[in-house]
Amino acid sequence: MKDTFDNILKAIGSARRIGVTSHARPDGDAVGSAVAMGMMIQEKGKEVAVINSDPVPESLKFLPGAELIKKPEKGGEFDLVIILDSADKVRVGKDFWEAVEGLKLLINIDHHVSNTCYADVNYVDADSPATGQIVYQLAKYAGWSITPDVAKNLYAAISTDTGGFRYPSTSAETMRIAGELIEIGVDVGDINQRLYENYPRRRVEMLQYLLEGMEISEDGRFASVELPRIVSEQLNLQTGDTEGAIDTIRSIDSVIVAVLFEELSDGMIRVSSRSKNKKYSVGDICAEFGGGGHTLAAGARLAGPIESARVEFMSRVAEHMSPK
Ligand SMILES: [Mn+2]
Repeated sequence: MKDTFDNILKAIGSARRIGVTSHARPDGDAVGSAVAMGMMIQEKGKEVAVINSDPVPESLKFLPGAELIKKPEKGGEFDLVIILDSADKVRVGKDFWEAVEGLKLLINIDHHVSNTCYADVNYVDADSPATGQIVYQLAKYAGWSITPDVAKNLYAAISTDTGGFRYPSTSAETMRIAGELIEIGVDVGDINQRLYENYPRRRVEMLQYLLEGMEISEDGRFASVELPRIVSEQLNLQTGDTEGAIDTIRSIDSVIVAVLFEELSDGMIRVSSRSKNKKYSVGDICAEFGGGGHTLAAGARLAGPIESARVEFMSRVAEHMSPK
């Protein structure tokens, strides 16, 4: 479902107060695309509030304008709300929906295949590797000025969602856009160091814990790690610290399916799973547990305790991967 940029621009043009938001527990694409969009339409003389149900993770606070992102406040009245990088309404977080009452118009700009097209204007481009790339294309189309600060946010959005321009969704167009953002003023060495070599010590200690408890199948094709609540509390982990943690076991050469189990504060177990081979869909496995996602990346929530959730889920993984 792809509405036109013209319709998006028309809606922005006739709105006075605009809210910009993205999914809760925001990652680089969610923060970067929302801040970039917020800055550019503010430049156009709009009254803009950039909102997220959750705070910006510590690791992304260096982005210029990250401080613009505020918590949803009751009584926020907008003529228009632009939702970025969020496949459905739920992902935006209930704090957001409770705050925006009497909302007039909703725009949904996203790149998730699973997007439910929940807004009045929906621009969903599943071929795009990042919402930041769509925001860039919209800005170019509209003739908005992309300042160095906007460029840094868009670069961070695209870089983080493409795994540093490594995932197959990275196209020639993506590289051209990155080139242009560098010309505008992104310092590649600096931003990469801040994005990828800037972890707090507690995160590396978390990885140490995860790896000590890693379980890998005899044939080496699937592996799992678990993060109990007591450990996240001891290490004082913050939102965003577990982002990418699964990559440490996914990067093992023999591993096809990697799974991370994380015990949440409510006692539920969040399962994050990755597959390197389309033949083994983690989306299918997660769906059996009431979750969902994509073939190669999916999640689910299971009841605790964490040990039994792990055993139950991993035995389904083993069954999926055993020769039929
Ligand atoms: Mn994204």
